[in-house]
Amino acid sequence: MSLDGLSRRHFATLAGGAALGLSAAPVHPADAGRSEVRAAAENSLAGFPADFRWGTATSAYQIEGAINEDGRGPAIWDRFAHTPGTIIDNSNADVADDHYRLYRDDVQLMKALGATTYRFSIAWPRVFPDGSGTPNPKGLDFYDRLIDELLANGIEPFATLYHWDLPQALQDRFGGWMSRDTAKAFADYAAYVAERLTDRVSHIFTINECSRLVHLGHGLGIDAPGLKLPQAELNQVRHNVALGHGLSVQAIRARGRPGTKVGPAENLVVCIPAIDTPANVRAAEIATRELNGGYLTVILEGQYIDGFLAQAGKDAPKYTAEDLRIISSPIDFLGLNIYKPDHYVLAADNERGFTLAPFPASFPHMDADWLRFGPEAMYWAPRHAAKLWGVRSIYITENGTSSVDEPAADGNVYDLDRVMYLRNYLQQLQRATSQGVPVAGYFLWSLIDNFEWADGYQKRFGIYRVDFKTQRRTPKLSASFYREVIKQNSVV
Ligand code: BGP
Repeated sequence: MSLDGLSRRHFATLAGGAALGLSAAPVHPADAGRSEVRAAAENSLAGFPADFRWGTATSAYQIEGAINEDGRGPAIWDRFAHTPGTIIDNSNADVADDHYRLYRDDVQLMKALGATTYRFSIAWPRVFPDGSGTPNPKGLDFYDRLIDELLANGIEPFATLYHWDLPQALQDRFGGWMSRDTAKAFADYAAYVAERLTDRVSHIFTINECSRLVHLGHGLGIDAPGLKLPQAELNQVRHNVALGHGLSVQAIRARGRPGTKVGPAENLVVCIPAIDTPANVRAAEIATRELNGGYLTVILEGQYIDGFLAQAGKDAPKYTAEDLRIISSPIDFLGLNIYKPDHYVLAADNERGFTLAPFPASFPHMDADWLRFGPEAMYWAPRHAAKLWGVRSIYITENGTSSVDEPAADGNVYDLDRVMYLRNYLQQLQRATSQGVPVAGYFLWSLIDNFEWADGYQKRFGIYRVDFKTQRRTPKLSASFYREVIKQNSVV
């Protein structure tokens, strides 16, 4: 199938692929003939669309604590974090940010930023302590309170159903995502949440970062449940997770209020033209489609493309045509977590049509080796999604960086590197929206420092610093920066 000819039927709200304002060359028509510098300056002045949504993001396990409160069952991350040798600083998230008790204060932090939305996740083991069966009567009470508090403060709640805290019971019963039964249990949980919360929550994300939960959790053993499966089993896990996404989309449609909007939040493999020529742009599009073959491409196209199947070979997953129909159930928006560039791409006269340039050792990165500094990722990722798959509504569901964040002598945290990172990434986002790429909102990761998975509390991603001994929250310089961006609806 040709790239341009890709079906757009996978978007529920799609109006026949109307003009996206995108052309093969990444230039706004109004900019034609002007210098790059001048065009960039004018785009900056244009700011973001008037109805652009600004928010922050968090996840349940990373901030809530209260793991034994109100009937919550154990999650795979509880078991994993309590296994010696898994978390770099031997910490766990038993208390984390104590957000379960301090959520009102945290809503005030959002309000102080002027944020209009908030992306949080719901802990499945609070709702179904045993993974499935009878829901815990108190399971959603906390989220009811949180949602009411957000709405009372003029902040729109966007909920994620799964941010990796699988009920341990499902892992014990049938190997968690190794079984299709987990995908079915996920749909039941999604249906229950949709029934209870969509009177006040109109946007739901299904699964956060399918690819990381599969590869770090089941391939590399770095995340819970800490498995190192062989390739064929890993591919089956991947397929089951994608199936869980599709089944939950259907469940939300069936049981949520009409008009509830639903989509995934995926950390796609970001492919950037190494040098911005039409041929390299095309090559980066081809690479995007192929290298996301196991996740976004199958969700948006309903097929495992040849490049993906060829690479999987004898380890390809087992699936039916019906599975593919479910996985590609129409979605209303695409959530993209964007932190870094994954590949710089050059056009090539080979079978794939592209080559991936190797990263030089000197390529700049933030306070983690994996966190490469490549702001243009924020431009190309949504642009490719809009161009390749006709996506009409995109949310940047996460973007941010860790920083060393030591308080200065005056007690303030001058996180200049985070401000620099955010400014540059947001400028690229503004470049995208100025050209008509349909990005509807941005969620900064993260509101507060939190439990950064296997990095424990060693990596701080918050724009508010948290003293984990006292639970005191202090705004960093980046909080002031973000407040200003929201106020101006622009970044210069
Ligand atoms: C989020 C996690 C964050 C952070 C981020 C990193 O979903 O909850 O804590 O780890 O992902 O992105 P990536 O998974 O692409 O490395």
